[in-house]
Amino acid sequence: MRTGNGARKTTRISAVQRVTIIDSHTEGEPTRLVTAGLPELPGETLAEKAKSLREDHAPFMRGAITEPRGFEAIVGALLLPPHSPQAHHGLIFFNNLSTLRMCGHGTIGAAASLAQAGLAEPGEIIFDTPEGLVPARVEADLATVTIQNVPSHMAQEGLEVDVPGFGRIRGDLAWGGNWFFLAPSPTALNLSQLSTLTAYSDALKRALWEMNAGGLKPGELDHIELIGPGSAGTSGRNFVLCPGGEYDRSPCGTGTSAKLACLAAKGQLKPGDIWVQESVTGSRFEAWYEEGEDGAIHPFIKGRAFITLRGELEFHPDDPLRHGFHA
Ligand code: PYC
Repeated sequence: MRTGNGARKTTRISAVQRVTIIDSHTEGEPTRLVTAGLPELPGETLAEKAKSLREDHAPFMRGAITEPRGFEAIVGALLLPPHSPQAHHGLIFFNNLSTLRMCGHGTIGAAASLAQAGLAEPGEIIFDTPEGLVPARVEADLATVTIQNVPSHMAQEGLEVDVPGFGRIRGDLAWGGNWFFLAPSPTALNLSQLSTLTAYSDALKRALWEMNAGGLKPGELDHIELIGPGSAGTSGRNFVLCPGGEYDRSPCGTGTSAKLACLAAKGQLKPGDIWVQESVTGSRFEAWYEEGEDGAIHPFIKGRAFITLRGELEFHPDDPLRHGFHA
């Protein structure tokens, strides 16, 4: 383009950072798979690289997830070379707040996205994550994926906590790749109750942090899972509050793993028996487990994911909102 005096105006195109993404949803919950243009992350293992993402690249994470390029509920997944020679790809998850230790719906979304984009064949894809290896099996429809999540366990049954404004609450503490507190829902598990479910879960989380529940540091116990009866054909319904204040539109892969661990520890579900976990939006995962070592279980989570968009995010150096903002 020429300016008034005839000189050619140069846009600083070369300084625009471009990030290649594949967006998908897994049973309603969005995943933004970042396949190119990601920041350089020092470290060998995926856990070391996740630490570097968390400590040095908060603006990148916020810019990739929040408005104006996205919205608060998106979970990002960086596709990286694996550290383990057994794995095909590495994955690091992050959300509107920071990095996530593991993400079940995100692993299903990443596997289906790779297959639907022609970047992987149906069959087994092994992901290296900060919490260990997670094999995913993609079916011939390229949408249905079963993951074997990381070993999961119930850490404490019947933990009681006083929640200001809500009284004494009893629930279970469990690990499913993230830490969860699972408690009965005080209200119907449906979308018309979202503000009550969110406020209650947030108050519960803060009360658990206050008492250092399970010996965990405040912030480490970062997911609350409210449970209740499911609709016909399901085993139960949940509402999961994620660390950044958003709720999971899917039944939550790590949350379903934590639920399986509690059922297994209480003798309420046998290895191999199917548990159909319904989300607050009505979407479903099929889940089952195999027995593991030292009381842990190996959870299997099956769900479907579909690509919703393929493209590039642009971060212009002159854009004052290039690093996003919280709505
Ligand atoms: O599916 O594990 C999951 C998950 C965690 C946070 C959002 N989804």
